[in-house]
Parts: sequence; C-alpha cells; structure tokens
Amino acid sequence: MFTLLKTEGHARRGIFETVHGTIQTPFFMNVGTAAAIKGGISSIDLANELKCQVELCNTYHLHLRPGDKIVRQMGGLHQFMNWHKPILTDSGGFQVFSLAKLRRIREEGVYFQSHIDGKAIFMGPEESMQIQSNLGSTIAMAFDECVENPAPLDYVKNSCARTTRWLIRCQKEMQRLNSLEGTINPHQMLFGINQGGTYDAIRVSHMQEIAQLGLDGYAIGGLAVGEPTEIMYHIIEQVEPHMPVDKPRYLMGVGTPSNIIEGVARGVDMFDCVMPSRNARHGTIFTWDGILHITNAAYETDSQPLDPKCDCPVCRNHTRAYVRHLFKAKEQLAGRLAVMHNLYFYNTLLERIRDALDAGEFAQFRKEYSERLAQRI
Ligand code: PRF
Ligand code: ZN
Repeated sequence: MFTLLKTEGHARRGIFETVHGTIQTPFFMNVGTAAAIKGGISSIDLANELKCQVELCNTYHLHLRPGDKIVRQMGGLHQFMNWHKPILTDSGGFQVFSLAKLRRIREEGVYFQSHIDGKAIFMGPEESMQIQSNLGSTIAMAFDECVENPAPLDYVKNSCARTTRWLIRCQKEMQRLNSLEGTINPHQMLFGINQGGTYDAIRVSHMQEIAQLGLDGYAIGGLAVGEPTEIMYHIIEQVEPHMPVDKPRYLMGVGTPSNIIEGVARGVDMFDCVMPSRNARHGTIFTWDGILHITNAAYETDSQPLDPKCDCPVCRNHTRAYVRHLFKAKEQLAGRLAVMHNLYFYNTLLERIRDALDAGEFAQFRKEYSERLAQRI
C-alpha cells in the first residue's frame, strides 16, 4: 500500500508498504541484473553498508541462468540471494529488445534467441508472469515492448495497443498465479508500463487506459533510449497528471543524479539505473561536487577520500591515490570500492531528497544540486 505523506509542487514524499518491508519514497533501486550487483557487492554489503532499500533483478537473465525453476526450488529470489528487503523484477520485455538476437514480435509474445547460447526461446505476458512468480519478487513488471527511438507514429500506435493487451493478459495471469497453492509470494504486486515513444497524444491516452486497470503501481517506460533530456522531461510532464495519485510511479532506467532530481520534481517516486555501478567499474565517481575520473593523473598523490563530503565505508577508509592505484593495477578491488561508493552516493542522494521534502526544502535542494551534480570536477 502506498501512502502519500507530503507534496511540494509535483514532488512527492511517501511510504510504500510491501510484504518484504516498508520503503521510504522517493527511492532508488540498486540494479542486480542476474541476482548480483556487478562489481562484487553482496547482499551483506547492500543491507549493512550501502543504504539500499530495494534491489532490481531481471526476468530475462534469471530465466536463462540459473533458470527460474531452480530459483523457485531454492525458495525464491529472496532466499536464494539472502536479501530480505523488497525486490523488483523487470519483465524481460526491455532486455529481450536490447540483448536477444533474432527477435520476432507477434501478438502472442516474442520469439528470440538467447544471447548466451543462441537457444530459441518464446516469452509472452503469461511466461513473463510465470517466471516472475517463480522468482517470487515483491514487484513484478508487466511484459511490454520498449519501442526504439525514433519510431514511426503508426508503429508506436500499434505497439502501444499490443502492450495494453499484453498488460491485461499479465494482470489475469498474475491473479491466477497468486492464488495457486505453494506460490512463493502470493502477494506479488504488478506494475503497468506506459509507452508511446515521443508522441504526447499516444503517451497520454495509453496512460489513461492503463490507469483504469487498478494496478499496484505505474511505470513510465520507453524513455532514456536516446531522446534528448528535454524531450524526456516533457513526456513525464505530459503523462504525470494522468497517473493515479495513490500509487507509486516509476521512471524506468533513469538516470544521472540530475535526472533523478528533475524526475522527483515532476512527480516520480522510483528510479533504477546501471549508471552508478557501470560507471564505477570504469573509474567514474559521483561526488557532491560533480563527477570525477579517478584514473586521471591529478589523483596520483591525492590523499583525500573519493568524495570528502561522503561518509561511505570507502571514503571513511581509503584515499583517491589508493583507489586510482587499484584501477591502474587492474585489481578487482578497484571496481568493488568504486561501486560501493557510487551506490552509497545514489542511495544518499535519494535520502537527502526525502529529507528536503520532509523539511519543505526540496525546491532549494533542487536549485543547489541539479546542475552542480552534472558538472565534471
Ligand atoms: N520497459 C521495461 N524495462 C525498462 C524500460 C522499458 O521501457 C526502460 C526504458 N528506459 C528501462 N527498463 N520493461
Ligand atoms: Zn564515499
């Protein structure tokens, strides 16, 4: 259940109660695609050190390896990973479109080849729900088509209509699975996903249609796929007034710290992005004064922490010079320390956004940080 505590402009502060515990909103989901955060971060780190509230895993990856039936046999994803806070699973829709080979989209679903071994696989709305039910995640995402950008109007219109038909099939299948004896999580929630490319009218009518289905939450998909940032903000502004007020709102795959602040300012409650972990593994560090590349020569003898304003375990214990050395020496620890810092930074960013909302000072926070966090230092 979602409770809206406070608003400031379009920005929202709330509480989202789930069977795996209460989430303070707005929040960031830490991406653990194949049941692990890349860079060697364990559930133990996440829970104890990194302020992570929710982890995100992927239906597509876990279906291919180790297989959702194995995960189910091991007691579900929470048990398997020993992560007992909420988990959101993405439906596979997006990953099939971005990773799989030889895709064929039909009314019934998508035929594709595994990116791992080339095996022929079919996934439709029912299969996606069955896999997510076997994983037993807290929140399942609907099976959608994330249309590439740019795409012709007619294509987007037809694809969107099919995504709605798929959503209705997802809802029906999820209700059936939740009522079965022995289901890992009989309270599994289902979120619908808004699509419509960069076409305002399609976006709005699609949102209005899916808002009537009484889902547990609503996501905006199909953004951050190459369109200019201003267009992304514009689409959120068009869609947001048609999203139910009493349900959480999720902007999928977004984004930079500044995108997140701007998303919150436009009424979004949930975010996920590979950026903090992926960039960390290449030496890009987020700080409260902007972004730095730790491999730069400037940090060779720098005895400051990665971010002097950060109190994460890495910043409390190590210098920039040391982390830079680890990167140069290609030590595995380099990636691990950088990912830990960046995830802590993202989770703290959302915590500070929540604190600012609580204090009625979000506008001030946005003014101070939205641009600053985007700069290079
Ligand atoms: N659909 C799904 N997952 C997603 C997206 C989407 O459109 C995006 C788009 N940025 C990220 N992840 N199912
Ligand atoms: Zn730090």
